[in-house]
Parts: sequence; C-alpha cells; structure tokens
Amino acid sequence: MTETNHAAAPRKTVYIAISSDIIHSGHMNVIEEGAKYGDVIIGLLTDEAIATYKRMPILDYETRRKIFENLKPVSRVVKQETLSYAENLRKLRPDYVVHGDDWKLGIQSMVRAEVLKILKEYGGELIEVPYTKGVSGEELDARLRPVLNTPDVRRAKLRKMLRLKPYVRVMEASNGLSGLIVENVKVEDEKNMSVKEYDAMWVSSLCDSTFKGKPDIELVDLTSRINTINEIMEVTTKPIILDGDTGGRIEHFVYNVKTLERLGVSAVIIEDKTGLKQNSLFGTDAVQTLDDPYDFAKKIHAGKQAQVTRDFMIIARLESLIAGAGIEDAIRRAKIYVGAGADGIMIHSKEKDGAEIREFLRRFREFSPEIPVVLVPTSYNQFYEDQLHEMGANIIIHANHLLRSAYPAMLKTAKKILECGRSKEVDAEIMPIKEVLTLIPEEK
Ligand code: SPV
Ligand code: MG
Repeated sequence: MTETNHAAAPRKTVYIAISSDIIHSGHMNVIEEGAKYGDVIIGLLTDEAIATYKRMPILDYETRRKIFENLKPVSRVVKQETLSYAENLRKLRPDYVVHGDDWKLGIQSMVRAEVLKILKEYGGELIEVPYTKGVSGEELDARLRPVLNTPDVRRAKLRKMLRLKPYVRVMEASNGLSGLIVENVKVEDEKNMSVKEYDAMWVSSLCDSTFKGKPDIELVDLTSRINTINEIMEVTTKPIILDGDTGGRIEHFVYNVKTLERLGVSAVIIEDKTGLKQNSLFGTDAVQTLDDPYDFAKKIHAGKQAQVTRDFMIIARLESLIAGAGIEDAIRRAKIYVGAGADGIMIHSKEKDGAEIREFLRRFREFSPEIPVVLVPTSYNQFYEDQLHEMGANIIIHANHLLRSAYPAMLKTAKKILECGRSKEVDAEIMPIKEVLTLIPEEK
C-alpha cells in the first residue's frame, strides 16, 4: 500500500466584528453564516471603543467575551479597539470578513470601504449576508432607553464615561428643548470613522438665570433649578452636571447633595467663593471674594459624607485665577480640596491665551495625575477639545453656547417684525411651522 500524505489544508478563517453590546438574532445569523466558510474569529469591540464611537455599553467586555466564546460556531474572540477593522485584519489576515449587507450607508460605509481595501491588499474576501428582517439594533436601543434612564443608571453614567472615554464633552442645556438638542445632535466624524455627539449636559447657573431674565447671583433658588433639571431629565438620557454655584451654607449643602443624588444628577460643581456670588466671567471687574479654603474644604467633606451612592461626584471649582489670586493660590487650594475628598477639580480662567490654565494643569498633574479636571473654555476657545485633553482636561464644558445662539436669533426676529409691521419677511429665516409641529414626535 502506498502512503499518501493527507496533511489537511489549514482551515479557512472568518472574521466577524461585533460593535454592538446588545446581542440579537441578526448577529447569530451572521455568525452561523460565517461558520460555513471556516473558523469564526469574533472581533469584539472593547468597552472603550463602544463608549467612544457609540454609547455607554450595557454589557461590559468581559461579559460579552464570555457569551461569544461559548457560542458553538465561534473559535475565538479577539479585541477590536476601534470601529476600524484595519489593525486586526492586517494582523490576522482572515480569509473572509463576514458582515450583514446593511452597512452600505452612512458612517458604516466608510468602515466597509476600508475593509474592502485591506482585504484586497492580501487577497481576502468580503461576504455580505442578507440583513435579518425585523431585527434592528437601533430599535432595540430605542426600546431600552426608558430602562437606561432610571436615576441610578443615569447618575452612574458620568463616572463610567470618565473611565472609558478619553474625555467627556459637555454642552449647556437649560430647558427641555435645548436638552433634546444636546441629547440628539450628531455629526459624522470622517477622520475617526465615527459619529460625534455630546456626552453630557451642563445646567449652568448663568444660563438658567438668564433664560429666566434674572442675574447670575444665586437668586434663582434650588427649587427652581431642580425644575429645570427635571424638565431636561424627562426628555433626555445623558448625564447631568449641575453648576451648584457656591453650594450655599454647609448645613443646606448636605441636604441638597442628597436631593440631587436622588434625582439622578451625576455631579455638582461648587465654587470657592463667598458673599454675593458674581459670574466668573466678570473676573476682577466684579467683587469676587474667595472663601477660606479650609471652610470650603469642610463643605466638600460634608457633602461627601452626606451622599449615599458611590456614583455621585462633588467637584471643587477653583476661582483663584478669576479673583486674581494667581496660580500658587489655586494649587494650594487644589491640594486642600483633593485632600477633603473632592471627586474632581474645575479650574476656571477668563484669560484668553490659556497660558495660566496650561501652567495650572502642568503643576496639578505633578501631584494628582488621576483626579478628573474640568475646563470651561469660554474665553480661551481657540483650543480644540483634543488640545485641552492633551493639556490634562477630562471634562470639557461648552457652558453657554445654546443660550448665546438663541438670544440673538430671537432678538433679530422680534425687531424685524416690528420694523415690517408683519411677519412675512422673517419666514425665510425661521423654522416652518410644519417642522415645529413635528419636531417633538408623540410617543407611541
Ligand atoms: C455658568 O455657566 O454658570 C458658569 C460658568 O458658572 S461661567 O459662566 O463661565 O462662570
Ligand atoms: Mg455659574
């Protein structure tokens, strides 16, 4: 008998990326289909990648890894750190990439184009399986929204974001409608093959007061501020950071912390000023009286003692630079506040060149590399968010830009109607009434 060499040809490999944290039958169909072509490798997006490109993952990476590893048709699971497949495809060189045929539009089409380009480099093949009818990840996401909006879940989102995202991008929201803008506005980010959106909302004392026609001097009381928060919370799901002004008296602050926590607010930022609070952007044009740092530290400490969950954050806002007390004073205070238990530091400045912010961050990071730092770059807005992050920022707040865009638009319209004696002339500049009627869809 002659011996033949039956060394089997190596089995083909099939790469399937899973970028969703909700696993549904559509994924199963793609995996089963993929298994017909060879050994299935799942490229599972990490929590960081999902948080950066989509939203906070519900199931964490480890849980998802275990689920996929235990699926019969799956040979192994590897990490995919970005929406782009490039790194893994070049490393693993799978014979096939399998995907549903529903990725030919929008941002996904860029990912698809890149996959095709890389497969061509080494002779791999793309197999597209028909999209599973009746299953939509987006629809599942929408159905989950109310569940993802309980106070506990919402409150916890900010800390989770700080863990998973390079930085948290925040926009002012001062009522339900502007809350909806911050919740829903998205732009395609071609450079990173992803969609950009805001992560959280800033309930500003300046804007909340100004929308009510009142000055920003702690005149709008907490009950009214809570009404604003509730209005926003009813129609949105993103975490809320409250501008808590000075935090008031310690005896009141400890109650207020509990109230905010119960509502599902994620963080309150309080500033180390005392007396009649004036908006920081007046700088030294207004009387800005700094609190005694040890008294302020007591307030932080009392607040931390009062909170009942782990998730709520109390962030200490340093007003040294606003009051003209200098970087040395800011650093000294930052150390005291961190020592008192502050969960983060906000350093404010109205200097245009950003030099004192940069210097503060450099010095602060020498002794506190981890504590989140909040910046409000209203005056020094020549810096991109990425640059502020490089300087050391973890939370970047665009603090008043919706108010500032709404007011001039309203004023212009009001003037023009007055001038013309009718409203026809403004029709082209304002939203058609039909669009207003359908702006807020009814819940089904
Ligand atoms: C606010 O938005 O109310 C703030 C930030 O406190 S600032 O107006 O820059 O002081
Ligand atoms: Mg304020």
